[in-house]
Amino acid sequence: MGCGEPEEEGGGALPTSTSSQPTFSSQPTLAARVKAQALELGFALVGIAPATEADGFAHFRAWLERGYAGEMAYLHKRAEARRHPESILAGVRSVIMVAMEYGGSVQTHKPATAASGSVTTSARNAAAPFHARVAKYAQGPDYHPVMWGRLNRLAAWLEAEVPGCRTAAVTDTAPLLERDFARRAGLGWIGKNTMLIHPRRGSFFFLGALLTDCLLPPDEPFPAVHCGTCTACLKACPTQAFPEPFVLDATRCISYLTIELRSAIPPEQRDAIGDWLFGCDICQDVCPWNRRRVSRAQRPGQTHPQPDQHEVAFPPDPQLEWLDPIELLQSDADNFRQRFKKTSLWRSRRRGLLRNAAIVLGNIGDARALPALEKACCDADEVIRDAAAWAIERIRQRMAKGESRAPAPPGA
Ligand code: B12
Ligand code: SF4
Ligand code: SF4
Repeated sequence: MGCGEPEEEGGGALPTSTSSQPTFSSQPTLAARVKAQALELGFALVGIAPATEADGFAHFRAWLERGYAGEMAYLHKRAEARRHPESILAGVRSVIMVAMEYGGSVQTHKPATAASGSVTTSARNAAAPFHARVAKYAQGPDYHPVMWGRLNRLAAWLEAEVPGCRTAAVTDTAPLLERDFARRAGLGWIGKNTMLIHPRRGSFFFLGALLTDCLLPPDEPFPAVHCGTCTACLKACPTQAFPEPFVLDATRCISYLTIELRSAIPPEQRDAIGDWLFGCDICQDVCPWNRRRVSRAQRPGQTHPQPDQHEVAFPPDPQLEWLDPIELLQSDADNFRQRFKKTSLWRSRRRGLLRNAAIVLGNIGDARALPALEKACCDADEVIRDAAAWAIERIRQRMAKGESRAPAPPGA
């Protein structure tokens, strides 16, 4: 329970008592009104979890010990803080979990080759010869300020209702095991692909949390795991990043390799990245719970089904769905900043994105990319130079095998 529609449960709470025993106030509708307010602010789901130790903390520790966090040092550094939300807000008693949906088109996944190019989509720039793919969540403005803005409005509302209560709005960057608390708040189950999945909303949403010292009646944890015998995500992952169901080795995940990893991507992992420039959606696109979500929103006569834009509070920008890797390779620090500073793509910085663009071009394997790659071999950044040299080598190998076209004459 707890997600979608607010319910009129018997609880509702005020932090009127200082005793350690939870005492729920006589205001029966506070929790319901918090939820109604969250939905009003554009969140798709809302639920309340008790602020106790995270259920998955031992799992998280074991995951770190197995080396699955790779170079994400911040996860190690603030590991202990993830045990309890008290590390974020002293005296916290309730964690209001919300989900904010993002859009993006439904894609089929074929490997990018010189022969096939990549998948077709209406949003590709027809003038560009090559296309590099951006994960759906990054096809809009950076979601963090949007999420914080909405959570802060929810906080202001709560503080007006319950004078003196304290709050902290967090998403992604704070030491909170968000999926764990979302499951506890009834928002959905954690799937074999490790995503938090809701039976009607699928998994294409961001999570956020409003921590408060106001005691609100918690929702029931989501009661089941609806993956059954399905293994679609495990089979579809191009890098075999799941050592076992429900466990992701981030060091193999394209999302980690293209976004979080600052150094060179290990050569043996470059091939499987295909045409992914930033992030990856494959283990979500193949999930039947996301397909159901999309087909419900399909309009009669639509050839390319889209999630219902009326339901998506964070709509995608079609200009960011596919990017031209050649154009990217030509961007200097200033125009890179201008174009991406306010988007999620800024996270990988120019170094990461140009590195990824070179790798995508190497995977496409078309000789028309050679002039841009040769120029990138003179870039001041060693990581970009290394990726460009690798891509050139790949393309030449293809040419030697007769699999790639020679460069087009200038102006063609
Ligand atoms: C580090 C990180 C990554 C890493 C590692 C991902 C991973 N699976 O661990 C990388 C860079 C690979 C990544 C990728 C992506 N991420 Co990310 N990521 C995070 C971050 C910052 C921390 C996650 C973390 O702690 N991982 C460590 C593992 C061990 O934790 P966990 O996966 O959450 O697992 C918990 C539960 O599964 C549970 N659990 C699992 N098994 C069991 C078993 C038992 C017995 C129990 C009790 C519990 C339990 O316990 C674990 C610990 O709490 C969170 C934000 C946050 N603060 O939580 C976003 C977050 C998880 N990411 C998010 C997104 C959107 C993505 C991508 C889809 C982006 C993209 N398109 O490229 C991909 C998805 C890849 C995937 N299949 O997970 C969203 C997920 C929303 C959702 N619906 O689930 C989050 C919540 C960010 C946000 N605020 O919206 N991410
Ligand atoms: S995001 Fe892509 S690479 Fe990462 S686990 Fe999912 S399918 Fe595999
Ligand atoms: S694809 Fe299948 S196994 Fe994977 S998360 Fe979705 S339902 Fe679960």
